[in-house]
Amino acid sequence: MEPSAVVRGLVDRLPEPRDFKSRLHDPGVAARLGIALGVSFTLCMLTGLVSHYFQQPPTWLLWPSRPVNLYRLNQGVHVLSGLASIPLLLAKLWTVYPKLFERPLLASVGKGLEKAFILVLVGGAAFQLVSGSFNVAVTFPWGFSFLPVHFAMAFVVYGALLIHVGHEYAKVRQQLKIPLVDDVRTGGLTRRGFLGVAAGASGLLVLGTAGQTVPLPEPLARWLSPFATHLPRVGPQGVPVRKSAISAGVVGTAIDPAYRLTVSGAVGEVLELSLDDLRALPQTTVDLPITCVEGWSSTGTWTGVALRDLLVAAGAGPDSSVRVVSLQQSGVYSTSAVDRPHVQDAKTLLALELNGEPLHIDHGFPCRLIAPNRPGVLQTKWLTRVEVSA
Ligand SMILES: Nc1nc2c(c(=O)[nH]1)N[C@H]1C(S)=C(S)[C@@H](COP(=O)(O)O)O[C@H]1N2
Ligand SMILES: [Mo]
Repeated sequence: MEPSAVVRGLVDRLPEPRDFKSRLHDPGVAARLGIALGVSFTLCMLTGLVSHYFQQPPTWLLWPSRPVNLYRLNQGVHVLSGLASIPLLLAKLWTVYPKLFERPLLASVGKGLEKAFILVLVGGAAFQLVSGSFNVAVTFPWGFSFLPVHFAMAFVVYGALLIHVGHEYAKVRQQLKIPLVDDVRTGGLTRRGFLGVAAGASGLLVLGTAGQTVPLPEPLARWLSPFATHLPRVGPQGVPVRKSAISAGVVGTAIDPAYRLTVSGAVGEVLELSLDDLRALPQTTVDLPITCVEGWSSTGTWTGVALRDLLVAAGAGPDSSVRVVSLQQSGVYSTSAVDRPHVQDAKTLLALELNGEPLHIDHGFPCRLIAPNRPGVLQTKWLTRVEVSA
């Protein structure tokens, strides 16, 4: 047999769209799932951009330090809208996959490009949802750096999504005019029932994870959210830990009696403060959350020296900005910039205590930064230097 005949024989054995009998393979169902996905992906994209530029602000952008829980809300919406998208995307793919078998399989270059485009959209979306879920689970079974790849891919996926919406818009509007009413006597899942199952699966995934960021009393959070990787009240001193002192390699230096916090740079007087010196300064107590960019948040009661009080003591100017530096020798989270709005906020502390006890070493003993409305990655632990610039 000629090779072309073999290929034709194989193609003939593939099903055609009309072989898929279920009423759920339906453009009305696809249109409604498409709208839900458009909303969830838009929320995810917007909150993702906000989160990215919170972590790496361009020089002209100063984020406000209030409301205290704004970044927490943003990150909760980001992670939960991403998770909500997973069942919706699976349902949509299942609804439309018979279209893959339309004949001729590769009718024209145009049709071929259209299929390649859908592959980019679906593959990219799946990549974002899978890589994001692994990140939420704090598991990194891959060799690339999550942040730049997830960030770049977001533009590919959202760009493709916008083109797709433009292409399908008229068809979707048409579909919405046709009510989804099925004959229930034929048995099986109705189209509305199927949409209900997809929405229900999304809702369960959201509820099942929300307990890691929504402040709920403890037994309720645990009971409601089995998928939560970090429950807000679980960890030393009632707060989860992201990176331990051992893995950061700071145990020896953190408990060394020779520990000093240095305040230097654009100051009237360089300060070298021991832990006792820090405790002797006026203390402030605030309730503030740690909001890990991976999607969990936990509010603690922190006590320590307000950063702006410390700057006054060092004779720094009122418009100073600051860089804090950790005892941790390596890693991207060992230093962070504190911009003016956060420097001037009375709630920005160099914390010495958490929930009424000296900081646990895994929470940054002897001294850590805690500031309102700020990603967890910038709440630097085990501080050794405060560098002031005018
Ligand atoms: N020096 C240092 N500080 C750090 C980190 C780190 O790895 N090294 N991790 C950050 C991250 S990602 C988070 S979410 C918070 C978590 O603080 P916690 O462990 O006290 O909850 O600390 C931040 N501060
Ligand atoms: Mo984090």
